[in-house]
Amino acid sequence: MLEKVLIANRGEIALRILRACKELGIRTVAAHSKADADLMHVQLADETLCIGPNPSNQSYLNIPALISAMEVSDAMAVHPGYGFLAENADFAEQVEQSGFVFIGPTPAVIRLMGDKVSAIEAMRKAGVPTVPGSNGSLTDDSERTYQLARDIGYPVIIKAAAGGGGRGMRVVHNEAHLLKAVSITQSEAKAAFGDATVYMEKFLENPRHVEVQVLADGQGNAIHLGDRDCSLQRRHQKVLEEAPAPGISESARQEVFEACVKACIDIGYRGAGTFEFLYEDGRFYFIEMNTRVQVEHPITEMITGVDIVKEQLLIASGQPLRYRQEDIQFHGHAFECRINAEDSKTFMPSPGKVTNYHPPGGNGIRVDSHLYSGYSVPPHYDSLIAKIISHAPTRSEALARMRNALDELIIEGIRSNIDLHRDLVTDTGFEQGGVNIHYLEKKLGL
Ligand code: MV4
Repeated sequence: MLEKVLIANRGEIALRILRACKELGIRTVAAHSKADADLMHVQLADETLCIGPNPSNQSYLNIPALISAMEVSDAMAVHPGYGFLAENADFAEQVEQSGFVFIGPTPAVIRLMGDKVSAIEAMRKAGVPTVPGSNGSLTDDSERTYQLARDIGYPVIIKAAAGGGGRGMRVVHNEAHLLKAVSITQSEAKAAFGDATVYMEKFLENPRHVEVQVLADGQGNAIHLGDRDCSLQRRHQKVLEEAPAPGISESARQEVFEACVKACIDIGYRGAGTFEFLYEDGRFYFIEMNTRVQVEHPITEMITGVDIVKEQLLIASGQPLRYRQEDIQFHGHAFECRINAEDSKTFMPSPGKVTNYHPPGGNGIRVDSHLYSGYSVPPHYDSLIAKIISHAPTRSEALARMRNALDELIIEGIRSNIDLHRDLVTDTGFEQGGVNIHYLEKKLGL
C-alpha cells in the first residue's frame, strides 16, 4: 500500500483525494501555492508544502518544484487530480524516473491518448466506434485532402491532433473553404501546442456528449462503470451532468461498454479513465479519451457505489482490480451541478470572500466542496467552488432532490451561478432528457 501521497492539486478535488487517502490510512502531503495556504485540504493534511507563488505555471504546473516536494516530504506517490499536470506525459515520466509513483496510466499511454490521431487509431483497432474521418493526419497533398472531404461528405471538421476539449478545431461546410481552414488550423495548432498535425472528421451537427467511465489495473483487468451525459455545456465548459445518459437503448450502451473495456486491455490502460463519445441517431462515435479522474466522477460513484478515487489509489499501489464487471450494479440516477464563483448571467469570474456558506443536505444529496464561511476564493485559478450531487431511484426523483438542494444552498459574499442551475433544473426541455450539446448555448441566446 502507498504510505504517503502528495496531492498536486487544489480546491474540491484536493479535498476529495485527501478524504480517500485518509480512508485508506495513507498519509497526505498538500502541495500548495502561496495563495492557497488556507484551503480546507491544506488544513486537514498531515504535512503541507508551499511549492511556489500564485500563478499556476510557478506552482501547480511547476514540475521541478513538485518533484522536490516529493523528495523533501518522502511521499511515495503523487495524485495529480484533474487539470494542471494530470494528463502531462512528461510529468508522469519524470515522476517515475525520480523513483515515485504517478497515480494514473503509464507515460506511454498518456502520450498515446494525448495525440488524438494515435488515440483514434488505437480505438479503431480495438473495435471502438469512431467518427468517419481521415484515419490519420492530413498531408500537404491538397488533392488527397479534397478527396477525403468528398468521401466523408460535408460538413467536415478539422481538428488539431494535440488539441482536445474544444481547442483547435474548425468546421468546413464546402470545398471552397477547405484548404484555408486546414492551413489556419495547422498554424493555430503549431502556435498553441507546438505541433501542426491536424486530422479530419465528419462534423456531427446535433450530437449529445456521452462518456463512459472505466477502471483498469494494467494487469489485464478492466471494467466499465457505465455512462454519463455531459451535453449541457457552455464554451466547452460542462455545467450540469447526469448518469446514466437518458434514453439510450440497453443494446447500444452494452455494445459500447464492451468495446471500451476491450480497448483498455488492448492499450494496457491503468487507473481511472473516460472514453468521450458523440452520440447521434442511436450511434456512438469516439472522439477522445481522458486519462484522469474527472470533475463529474461523483455521479458515477452515486449510481455504482464504487469510490473511484479510492480505486485509483489501490490500483497505483499495485493491487489487482477488486471488482469484476458482474460485481457492478447500477442503482438509480444522479445529477451534478457545478457551482462556480461567477455571475449567473455574464459568466464573469467573481473571486472574493465567502461571508456565509450553507450547504444543502438530506436524503440522496452529496456536496463536494472546499468552501467554508470566511474562505476567500482566489482570482488565480478556475472558478469551481462546489459540486452539488443528487441521487435517487429515478431520474425525476433525483431532479426533485436537486431542486430542493439548490433552494437550500446559500453562498454569500461572492456571485455564483446558482441561479443558472435553478433555471436549468426547471427547464422543460432538460426535464424531458436527452438534449444535445447546443441546448444550453441556444437557451442562453449565444
Ligand atoms: C466534434 C463535434 C462534431 N463533430 N466532432 C468539442 C470538444 C471536443 N472534445 C470535441 N468537440 C466536438 N467535436 C465532430 N466530428 C462537436 C464538438 C463539440 C462539442 C462536443 C462535446 C461537447 C460539447 C461540444 C460543443 C461544441 C462542439
